[in-house]
Amino acid sequence: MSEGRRRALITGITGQDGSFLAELLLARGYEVWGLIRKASLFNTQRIDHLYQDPHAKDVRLHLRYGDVTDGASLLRLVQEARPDEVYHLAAQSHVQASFQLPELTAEVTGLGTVRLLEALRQAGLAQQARFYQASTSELFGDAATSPQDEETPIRPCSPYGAAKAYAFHIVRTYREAYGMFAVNGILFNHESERRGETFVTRKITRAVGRIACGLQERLYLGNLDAERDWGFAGDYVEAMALMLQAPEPVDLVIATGQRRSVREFAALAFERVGLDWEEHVEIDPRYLRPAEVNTLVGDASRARELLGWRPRLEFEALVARMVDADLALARREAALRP
Ligand code: NAP
Ligand code: G4F
Repeated sequence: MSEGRRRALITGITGQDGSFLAELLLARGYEVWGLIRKASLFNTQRIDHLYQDPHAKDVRLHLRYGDVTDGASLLRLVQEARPDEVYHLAAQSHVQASFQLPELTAEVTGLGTVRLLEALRQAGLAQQARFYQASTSELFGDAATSPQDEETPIRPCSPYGAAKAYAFHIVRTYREAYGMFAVNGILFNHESERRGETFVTRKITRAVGRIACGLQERLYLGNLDAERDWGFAGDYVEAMALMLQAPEPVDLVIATGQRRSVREFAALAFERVGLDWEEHVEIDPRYLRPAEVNTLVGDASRARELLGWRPRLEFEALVARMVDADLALARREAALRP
């Protein structure tokens, strides 16, 4: 571990989790280094509120261009940042999209992990830097047992899940082969007002806001019977940080233990603005997947025992928070209309 202020590197810092994690670590006094992709449009909206003038004294947020498909960019970044902690969150993270982009998903979501681990080894940082891998409940696929925990067999059923399974195993391999402090956080679904708009919860709350403001009439969804264990992203990034402070590197499930259907989420979200979901939601078969994970629910007992972690925001409060934020957004959108 290096002396002085702790340094964290976050890949995927522009995503939902990356933004909450950067906030948390900056508030704790860390120096934070973030890998961002070169895009044709701005992609830093979720972290713009954390911006610091790069010429000011005592700057603690440093952003560098790079890509997890470009090993040289990763090596350059770890050599410059010399992190004590690495949070590897970058991924092509959309399950349905992974069926249309299987090769890209393997490159980014699977091989991206080994490129970053190798960059750390080549830079001589394998023993200094603790490594967090953004693993997922999608590893379990349509699991035969419920709830799922650390002993549940890995049997993914999407190209995304298969790529994450490779990443899971390569992290464990590097831990055992090279003695790295490298861990898999097996996180179940977690959401917020910063969630990407094509994931089902945000797609629903965004539509609720727009329908309530008269900007949209219908919401088209796929499988309403699918059940997920939905928590709040802000709570889950705390678990990530705790996993890297633990005395031993251990892979852990992070979940609420509560199972809800897409239908229940939609009903509650529409109810929040006084609307009946059945009058606005229609099924569109384009949102059905070639292979569906029908039910996921996690048992986070081990994380509670080892880290003292437990989720704070309840399901109902999460839905309310997301709807309220998207209603405010839709009102601003409506106000800009001629
Ligand atoms: P997200 O919002 O989709 O963020 C993904 C991040 O990865 C973005 O910053 C994105 O950059 C970046 N990225 C994508 N391709 C990249 C590439 N080739 N090189 C560098 N960066 C790249 O995902 P999230 O919800 O925050 O999730 C964070 C991580 O946790 C992901 O690995 C996800 O698979 C995993 N996970 C998420 C959940 C969940 O429920 N949210 C549950 C379990 C595991 P751009 O902003 O430029 O697109
Ligand atoms: O919101 P989703 O797209 O999330 P999914 O597939 O569970 O994946 C998310 O959670 C994983 C953790 O288990 C992460 F690893 C992954 O990166 C991502 O963050 O879909 C949730 C459920 C699915 O069963 C889907 O079929 O909602 C169902 N659904 C129904 N209608 C829909 C829709 N999903 C989307 N995206 N869009 C729909 O219109």
